[in-house]
Amino acid sequence: MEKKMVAMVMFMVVSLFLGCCDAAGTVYKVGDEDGWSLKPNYTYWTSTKNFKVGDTILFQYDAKLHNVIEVKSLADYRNCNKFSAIATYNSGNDSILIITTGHRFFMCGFPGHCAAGMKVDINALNLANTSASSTTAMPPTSSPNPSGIAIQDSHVPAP
Ligand SMILES: [Cu+2]
Repeated sequence: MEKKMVAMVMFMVVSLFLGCCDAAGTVYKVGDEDGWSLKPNYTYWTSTKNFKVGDTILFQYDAKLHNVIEVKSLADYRNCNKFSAIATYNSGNDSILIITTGHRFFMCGFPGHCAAGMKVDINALNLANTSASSTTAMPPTSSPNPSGIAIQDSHVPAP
């Protein structure tokens, strides 16, 4: 039991470590060099990206001309319904960290902008590296260690 716990903790530590540096947040500036404006085609822009948990979505824009409103549902996104906003950003330089998988819907709240295409659907996938269990340093023939705290027993048992 204790051994299992140690193994689990070790696995989590290893996963965290690899997760940290492997996936160390890509920062995606929405619209790339055009930023958050009426110019880019954001459907195309998102199609060229692979968003994942840990990434940061950066909206850069003239705060006098635009803002960023996050809505919850696809329907609100499609209909440019900004009245169901779950968050509003208006600094002109807004970073949004992606902490879960799934869709995040953003639009500009200025009149007509969303309808003109100023909206973006960020769909984050879980691309974390789970093939981290390559720590097969010891053969699986090792018998149970009475001490139960030996590091070398902490690898995931082979099938
Ligand atoms: Cu706008």
